[in-house]
Amino acid sequence: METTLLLVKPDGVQRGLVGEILGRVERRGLRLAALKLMHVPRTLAEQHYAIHKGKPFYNGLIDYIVSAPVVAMAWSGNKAVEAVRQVLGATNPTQAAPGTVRADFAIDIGRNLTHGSDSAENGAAEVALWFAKSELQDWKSASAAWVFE
Ligand code: IDP
Ligand code: MG
Repeated sequence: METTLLLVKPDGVQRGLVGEILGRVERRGLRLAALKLMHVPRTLAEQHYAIHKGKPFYNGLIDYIVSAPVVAMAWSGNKAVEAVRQVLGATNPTQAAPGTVRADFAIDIGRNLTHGSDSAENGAAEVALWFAKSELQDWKSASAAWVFE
């Protein structure tokens, strides 16, 4: 069982794509464990993207993430990390597979609408960074047995 962090970035919220993106993951069968709309403090953005510090796009990336509210979600289930990243598509929208969120709704890499954790280890760490324990709901989905074998 994995938990992964999914962010609808400021462009996704501004463009009214929260329901579209959330719905695609929800319909896949993963379990929603936490959800909030928030303005990202710069310190959190810097912690979240620490691995990219020093890269040419880093400052622009931080400015983008803190520029307007984001929707942060935690999703749980078998292969949650892989399943969410598959729904989102490749980082660069024009290289993402058709039918993915980034291919269907985005063009520029710096406005690619979403974030999804890239490993089970990072999923756990990012969910712990973005959510307090009290914000995570441990509930059993009635449909789980019809999604997971
Ligand atoms: P990911 O979001 O698919 O995991 P990463 O390589 O971890 O992709 O990059 C984090 C985020 O940084 C991307 O989602 C994108 O918003 C931004 N980013 C990555 N590379 C570039 C770039 O070359 N120009 C502008 N923004 C970039
Ligand atoms: Mg990444």
